[in-house]
Amino acid sequence: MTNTQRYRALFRQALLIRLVEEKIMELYPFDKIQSPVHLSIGQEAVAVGVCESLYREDLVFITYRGHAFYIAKGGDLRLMMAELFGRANGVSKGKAGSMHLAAPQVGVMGASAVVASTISLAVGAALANRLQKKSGLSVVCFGDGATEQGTYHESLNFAALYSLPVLFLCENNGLAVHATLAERQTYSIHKHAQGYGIESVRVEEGWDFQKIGDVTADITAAMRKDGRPRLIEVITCRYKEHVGPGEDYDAGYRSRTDIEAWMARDPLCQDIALAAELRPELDAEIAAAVAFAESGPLPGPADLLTDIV
Ligand SMILES: Cc1ncc(C[n+]2csc(CCOP(=O)(O)OP(=O)(O)O)c2C)c(N)n1
Ligand SMILES: [Mg+2]
Repeated sequence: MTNTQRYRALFRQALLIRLVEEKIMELYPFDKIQSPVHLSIGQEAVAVGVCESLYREDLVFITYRGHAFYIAKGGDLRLMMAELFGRANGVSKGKAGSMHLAAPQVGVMGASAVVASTISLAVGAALANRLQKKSGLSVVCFGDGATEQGTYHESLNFAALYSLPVLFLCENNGLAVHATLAERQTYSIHKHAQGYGIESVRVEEGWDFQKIGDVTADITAAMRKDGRPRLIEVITCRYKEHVGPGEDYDAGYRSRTDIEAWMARDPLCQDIALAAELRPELDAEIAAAVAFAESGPLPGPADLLTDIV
């Protein structure tokens, strides 16, 4: 694949994610979407860059802000949209919604609304893989806020101690709801991991899916050889409010100028010509997903107690 082909393929995927979430913003006021939505608009390049190096059998554990990873890892868009609509034809039969997306058939092992709770699951999955002599990486995506939870530290220590192939991926958007990093943390996330003996790297250019892809390619290749954990911290920017389809410039913790500076480097905002070229086919794909969701039945009372472990 040439550089241009690669750029187009990654751009296309990132644009698909953005347009899907813009469609969610458009639909949300009509109350068809049956769960809260945490949009990843502004952060798409992380999922797209990282998933470029992952195989289907690699396991990905995500968060409530998980639409981008679900799509980038190969999750079916129609099934995701139906899931958001709470329909029985959704990927989890309408019972999971946006915050608990899962598609184990493509290695999306699940999301959770409980901050940091999937980190230890990724470590456990890596241990299970090792005991069952299965190959493949365990990747866990989490926010900067999640690194303040005890389970994060236990998970890093355990993965390092048992030399497990877990890729810890921190999407550092500098915010936990409305609290900035400076108000919450004394440590540098990537340097702190080195204290556990975990090699780590920080990518400042969270808008650059190629750079994130290059870094992840090197790191995952090394992990597939030595089976050891690694951590990647990507500095990124959430454009929308913490939860919901709106903006939050009036909440007083950041300004429109901060976000505009990020947008000025974001290829999805800047490469208008490529976006215009790709948009018709992506819009058609999204419209088909919405139609699929709208055609699905709502689960009935008989479904209430099924699929419960
Ligand atoms: C254990 C737990 N504590 C608090 C919350 C409330 N909460 C939801 S999201 C969030 C912020 C998390 O920030 P971060 O991990 O940086 O992720 P981001 O939302 O920025 O993607 C908090 C505190 C929660 N859901 N779970
Ligand atoms: Mg955050």
